[in-house]
Amino acid sequence: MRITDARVILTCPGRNFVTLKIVTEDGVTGVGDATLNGRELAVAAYLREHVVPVLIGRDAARIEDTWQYLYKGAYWRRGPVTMTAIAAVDTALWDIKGKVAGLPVYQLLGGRSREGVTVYGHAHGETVEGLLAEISRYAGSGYRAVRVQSGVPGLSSVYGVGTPGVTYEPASSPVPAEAVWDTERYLDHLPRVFADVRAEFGPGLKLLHDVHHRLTPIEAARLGRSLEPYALTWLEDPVPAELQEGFRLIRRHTTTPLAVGEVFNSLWDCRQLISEQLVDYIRATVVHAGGITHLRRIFDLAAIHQVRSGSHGATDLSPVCMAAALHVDIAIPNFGLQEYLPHSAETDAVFPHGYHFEGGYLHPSETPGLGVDIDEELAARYPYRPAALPVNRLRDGTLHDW
Ligand code: GCO
Ligand code: MG
Repeated sequence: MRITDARVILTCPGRNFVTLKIVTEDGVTGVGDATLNGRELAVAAYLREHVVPVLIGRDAARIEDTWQYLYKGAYWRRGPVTMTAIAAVDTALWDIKGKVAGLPVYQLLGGRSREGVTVYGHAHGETVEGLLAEISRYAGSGYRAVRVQSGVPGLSSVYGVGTPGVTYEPASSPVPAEAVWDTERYLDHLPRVFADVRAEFGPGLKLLHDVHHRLTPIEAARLGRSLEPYALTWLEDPVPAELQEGFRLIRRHTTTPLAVGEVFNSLWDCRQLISEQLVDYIRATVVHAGGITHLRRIFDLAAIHQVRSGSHGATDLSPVCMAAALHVDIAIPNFGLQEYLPHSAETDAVFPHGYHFEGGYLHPSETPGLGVDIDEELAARYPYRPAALPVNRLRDGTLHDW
C-alpha cells in the first residue's frame, strides 16, 4: 500500500491550522494535525520540503518504521517543529491503518479501557461573580472538571481571562500583544478565589488551575500549599519545566497535584519528571509529541510510575488532534483528564468529525480510522493569517513567562 500523495493544507477558519493529508495508491486517505501555534509555517515548510518528498512511494502500513525513519533519518532530533511534523505523518498513517482494518483507531490500540473520556473546560472571569457564573454554566452542561482562571486586582489583563462565555484566544495580532505581570498580587489573590469557588460548588467538582510557567519553584511551592484546602485536581505548569529537578523543591512543600507537559515534544522532555514521580499528570499530546506512536510510549512510562495522562486540548490544536487524542485516551490504562474546548462552527465545518460530547464525557468516533477529515475546498476559503502568541513583562519591563 504505497503512499502516492501527501498534501500540506493551511487554513484559518478563525485561527490557523496545518493539516497533512496522505493518500495511498488504493485511494485511502489519512489526516494528521501539524499545527504549532504561532510557528505554523515552520512545520508546513519542514513537511513540504523535507518530509513529503521521502514519503512518496513508502509503504503506508509501516507506521513504526516510518516514525524511526523520520526521527533517526533527520539526525537533528526532537524539538517542536520536527516532532510536530513527525506527529502529523504518524497520525495520518494510524488513520489509514484504521480505515484499511475497518476499525476505529482505539481498537488497534487495545480497545476501550473506559466508557467515556472525562474532559475539562475553561472557566474564566475578571471578577469572582463572573467566574462563578461561568463555572455554573459548565457544571450545568455536565462537565465534571473545570479549569479556573481569574483576573488579578491591579493587572489590566491576565492570560486565560477574557470575555465571559467566549473561548480565550491569545494569538490575535501578527505582533505579540504585551501584558504586565505581578507575581505577588497573583499569589495573594488566587487562594481567595479558590476559597469562594470551593464554597460555592462543594467537593464534587474537579477544579484545576493553569499557572502558565510564571513562578519560581519556591513561589510555586507557596501557591500549592495555600491551595491545599481547596483540593485541586491539578496545578498546571507552575514553573518553566526545562529544569526538571526544580520540581523536587515544589514536591517537598505541597500535596497539590501537578500537571506539566503541553510544551514537551518527546519522552526525553518528561522522563525525569515521570520517573521521579515529580508530577501527577503528563500533558503531552498527539500533535506536539510525535504522534500516537510516541505519545503512547510516554504514557506507558507514566503508567508504571503512577502518573496519569492529561493531554493538552486547547483550540489551537485542530479537531484532527482532538479526534486522535480521544482514541488514545479511551484505550490507555492511566488516563487522567482531557482538556476540551469546542472549536468554532467554522472550524467544525472545515474538519467534519464523529467525536461527540455527552454526559460530561467525550466519545471517540466509531467509524474506521480516526473519524475526522478535512474539507479541502472549504479550507481554501480561509487563507492563513499570521498571528503571534502574547508576551508578558514585569512592572519594570523585564520579559517574563506569559
Ligand atoms: C492550555 C494552554 C493553552 C496554551 C496555548 C498555546 O492549558 O490550554 O496553556 O492555553 O497557552 O495552547 O498555544
Ligand atoms: Mg496550559
